[in-house]
Amino acid sequence: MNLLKMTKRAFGLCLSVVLLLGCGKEEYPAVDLFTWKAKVDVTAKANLTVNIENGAGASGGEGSAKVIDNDFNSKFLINPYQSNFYMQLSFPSPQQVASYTLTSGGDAPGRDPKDWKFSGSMDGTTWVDLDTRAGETFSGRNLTKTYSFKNLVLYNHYRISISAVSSGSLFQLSEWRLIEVPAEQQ
Ligand SMILES: [Ca+2]
Repeated sequence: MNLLKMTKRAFGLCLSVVLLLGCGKEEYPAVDLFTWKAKVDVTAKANLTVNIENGAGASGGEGSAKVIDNDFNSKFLINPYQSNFYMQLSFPSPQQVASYTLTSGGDAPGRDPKDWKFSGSMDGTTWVDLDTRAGETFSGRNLTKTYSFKNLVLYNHYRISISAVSSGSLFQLSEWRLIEVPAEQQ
């Protein structure tokens, strides 16, 4: 290999490095362009418990597992519904949540939740109310509604206590999902 070839090869290598690394020096913008953070669905990190289960069990065709399987076409149903009913999502480590969604079932609007309270807890015993709703309606089947509030506290447990359904004695819901919301978006 003669000197010319070696020089050409060295130059080619340098050019490649420059292209890859961007001229070999770092430049920073004068303003911070990257403060935006995303809302994140954190439901999959949590473990679900309920105080009234479907007759076929949590993993049955309409068991509680269906309310967090991220599939609008599957639903959790209880019969009979009772006004002390709640669903709880517990995280392995403290988790901030400032929004949740509810997706109505695929039929029978009377089974939709109407009145409820959404709470957070550090220990699963003492609860702090974060959001309360009354007289809610779902105008369509498999319809997702989002409920948001301000919360910067990281709780271990979140619970939705559903004190009334639209009508009748059954409850059903296709999805319940918890959303982490950056402070600047609350
Ligand atoms: Ca589902």
